[in-house]
Amino acid sequence: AGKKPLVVVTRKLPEVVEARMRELFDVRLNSTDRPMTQAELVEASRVADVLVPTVTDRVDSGVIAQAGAGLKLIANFGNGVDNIDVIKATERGIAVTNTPGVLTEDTADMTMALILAVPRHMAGGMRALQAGEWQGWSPTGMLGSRLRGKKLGIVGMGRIGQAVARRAGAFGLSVFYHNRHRLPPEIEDKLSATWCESLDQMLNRMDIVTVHCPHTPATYHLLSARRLKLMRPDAYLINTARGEIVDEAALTRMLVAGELAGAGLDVYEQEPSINPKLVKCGRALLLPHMGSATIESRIEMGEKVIVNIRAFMDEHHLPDRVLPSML
Ligand code: 8YV
Repeated sequence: AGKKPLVVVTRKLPEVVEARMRELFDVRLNSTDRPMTQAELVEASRVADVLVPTVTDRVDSGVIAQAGAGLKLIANFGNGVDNIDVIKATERGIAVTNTPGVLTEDTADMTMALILAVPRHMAGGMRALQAGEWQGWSPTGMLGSRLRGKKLGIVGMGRIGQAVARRAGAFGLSVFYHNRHRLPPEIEDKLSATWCESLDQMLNRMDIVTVHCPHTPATYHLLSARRLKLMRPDAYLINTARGEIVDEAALTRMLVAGELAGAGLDVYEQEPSINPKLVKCGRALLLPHMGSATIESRIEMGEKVIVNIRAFMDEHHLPDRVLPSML
């Protein structure tokens, strides 16, 4: 066996994951849990054989251009790879892997929690209570709208979108979806999901729209100001995917103006900063990017990263390789 690769991890990971990495690799961990600066990231990619970044690291063309000759694998701790310039990395012979599958159910649960919470004003109810404004029960107080019988439109029907569809059926929602490719009929049948070739037409008809596509150049502001305006004023928007897919400024304007009934968001265009008007808007239920934040999912993400690094060490096929053609 050759020398162990130097694995540089940019953020603090769960203890068990770090312990396993110490056993297996020559590893440089980051105990501070503060995101690396761009300069620190460049330095890390100069010395690393394997870089393990997260969503908070921008492994862009500049970082990749300055990477050391030893860097051969970027094993992302995360599913979305929009933080990495996969094209540039691949051109330089650096493989990229991600952690699909292990966070699907937890993210779908969080999405369902928002779908349940937003039309029933759960956040507003708690805010009123905390502010000491609750005067007691009233027949017309805090009225939301019923889920059962409503139409849910899923934008992006990959693993997470399909997991949301399965849950939605149990709550009596009719499921519609828009995706680059239509699903095979047996999967559509199983999910009772109806394909909408036109995103515009789907947006126009839905009571709730939930976003589950990756962020790529093709999906940046997919929900543009124009498209958001196609939504009905009594509709809700849910986003647990990536902030960049939705025009956040346009969404904020519409929520403040009451042109959209509400939004449940877990992701933002410029994390961790959020438009203050959005933060203050009573129609929005906002979470700090915690869709996959369960201890189980974080440990399994770490295990996936390790499996990919070991495959790389053994010169085996990388189980979760991301290629530019897949974006
Ligand atoms: C992670 C996510 O928290 O995997 C993703 O794409 O957005 C989250 O599950 C984050 O990416 C960790 O890097």
